[in-house]
Amino acid sequence: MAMSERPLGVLGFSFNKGQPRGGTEQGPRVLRNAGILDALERVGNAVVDHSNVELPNPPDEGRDNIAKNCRAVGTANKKLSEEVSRYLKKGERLLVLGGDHSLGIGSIHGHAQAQPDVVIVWVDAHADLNTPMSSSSGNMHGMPLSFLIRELVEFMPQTPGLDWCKPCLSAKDVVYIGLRDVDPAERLFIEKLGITSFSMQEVDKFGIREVVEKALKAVDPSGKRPIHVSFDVDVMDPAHASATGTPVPGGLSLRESFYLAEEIAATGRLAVLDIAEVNPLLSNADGQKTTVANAVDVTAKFYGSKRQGDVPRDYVIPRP
Ligand code: Z70
Ligand code: MN
Ligand code: MN
Repeated sequence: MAMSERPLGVLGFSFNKGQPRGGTEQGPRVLRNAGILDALERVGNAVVDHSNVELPNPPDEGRDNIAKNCRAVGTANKKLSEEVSRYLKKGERLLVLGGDHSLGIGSIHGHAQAQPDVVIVWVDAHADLNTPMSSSSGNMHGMPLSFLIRELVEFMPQTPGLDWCKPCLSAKDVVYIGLRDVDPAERLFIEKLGITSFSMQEVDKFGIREVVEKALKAVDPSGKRPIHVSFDVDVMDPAHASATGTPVPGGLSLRESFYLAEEIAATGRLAVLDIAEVNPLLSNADGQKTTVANAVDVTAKFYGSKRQGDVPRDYVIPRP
């Protein structure tokens, strides 16, 4: 079955322990309330809302951890991985509504169990590639890719709660778009491992059109592999997404974000999309509203809504 004809499962991941600010756990609720399911159905997707992933009670955290809340992050993501893998194996596509970006661990791990040839498009101001040892914050939303990339095992400590997570990606299966706040170890890993990366400098140099084309070519020249997009709303300029934990100036415009999403949709190979780091408790009322509305609009573009206009399947022109 063509990817776009598969049912589109929606999974909420109401979680905030990958970073220090309360509020990301409300992402799934505010995105649903803003009409994200309707927007997806309107453009022809068979949407199935699987509600939020039921998270286990947070286990006691030891004092030993260089990765903050690693037991909670680990157990929640194990559950997410199992659900993502299960629904994909049933033949669905999936939209994962976060939640902080530590959700990349479970979402991508689960995806790789079901579709081992997956490629990752990480769309973010940040590289989220710190190891527990290289991180200066200890926040696990800055680390998800380090738990997933095989070439990094030699740098990874045993992390309580994450023993189940075996790395399932090669560095060459990952491409970045939108980076502009990258830590020293992350930059070195990108260089040493040869991870393809299009920072905002490349977006400025080539334009979003060439960046998306180059990114998809680099990560999958065959153009046949399933795509996982992990979209951190902080990739967008703070003018468009201020209700997020770490807004970084100089980000993607709304138009660049739309274009990226439209081009991914046009591949017909989007299997999983994560929308991470919406935090409706930050910014002001206006910023909260625009952040959520823009997140919904960009998501709809990933699933076939077009700026040229959409005609719902059952639309009939009114007659006198
Ligand atoms: C930094 C760290 C990060 C999001 C901040 C920041 C990571 N590299 N990710 N905000 N979404 O703490 O590791
Ligand atoms: Mn980020
Ligand atoms: Mn992120």
